[in-house]
Amino acid sequence: MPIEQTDDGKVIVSSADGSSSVTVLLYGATVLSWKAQGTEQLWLSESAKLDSSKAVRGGIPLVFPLFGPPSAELKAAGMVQHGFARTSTWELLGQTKDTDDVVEVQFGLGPETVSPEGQTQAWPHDFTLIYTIALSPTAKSLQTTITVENPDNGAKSTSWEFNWLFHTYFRVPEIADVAVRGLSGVNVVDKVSKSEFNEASDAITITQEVDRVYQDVPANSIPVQIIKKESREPITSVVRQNLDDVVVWNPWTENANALSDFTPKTGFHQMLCIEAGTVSKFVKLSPGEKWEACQTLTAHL
Ligand code: TA6
Repeated sequence: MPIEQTDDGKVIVSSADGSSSVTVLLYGATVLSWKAQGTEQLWLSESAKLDSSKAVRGGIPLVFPLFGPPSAELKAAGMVQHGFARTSTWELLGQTKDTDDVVEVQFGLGPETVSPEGQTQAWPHDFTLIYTIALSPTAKSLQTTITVENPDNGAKSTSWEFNWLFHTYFRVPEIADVAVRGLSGVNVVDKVSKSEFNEASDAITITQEVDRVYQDVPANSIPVQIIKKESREPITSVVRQNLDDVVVWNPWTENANALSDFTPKTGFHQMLCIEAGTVSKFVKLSPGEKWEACQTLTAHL
């Protein structure tokens, strides 16, 4: 499958038969579109900024080295919410696999390419991120894998800690007609109700703003899925490797209205964020150590 680079900083990978494709904006290495059998699987705001002026509203923004709002100290040093990975221009490293069943492309980011410069003051560490995106038309899947490395540069090197999260915006036909399964029995930090509880439901419906961190979700046989509420048929599955937490977010009316780059304002009816990450705790890397994590998204068409 050929890959195409466009003048406006996109990398497009298409299957030979044109049934599947993935479009990646070099800014933030943000997946903007993933089509399986010609059907778009992700939600992208109609007013998402694609000009490197701000993080993309939709697709799969990448959260590193920090999930959520920075502390006052880090903010003063230039750190932004969800970190600098999604607001830096990544480098296309190349195509690493190309068969009838899968095509893989890789992107890289290091301190020398982080932007804006202020971030390096807020997080003054040497690091290497290698982001691998594998599109599989036959499996109707998209796999995103991140490798985080703390290079060993001798005495200059120090240990550091980070969060990682794939901030995936899934497209759904109508939020009222779907549910989320695979999270029952999991401890939840609910940012809306400002409470913690244990999830009792295995068919979580979304009828208002939801902003929850499901912690230490067991990677068991049942993947986290967006399902049709009535029939419980799966729409999309998220299988995680080394990503212990799952964030579920829908902004609902008030936040959708408040977000300038969230359009249409009724778009929250057609989107649901199921975000695989390691955000409840920090991962610590000593010099010379690497950390790898992966999510496999499957469309049940
Ligand atoms: O992942 C959920 C969340 O942390 C929400 O709290 C909300 O802030 C959302 O991310 C969007 O954040 P953003 O910085 O992209 O507007």
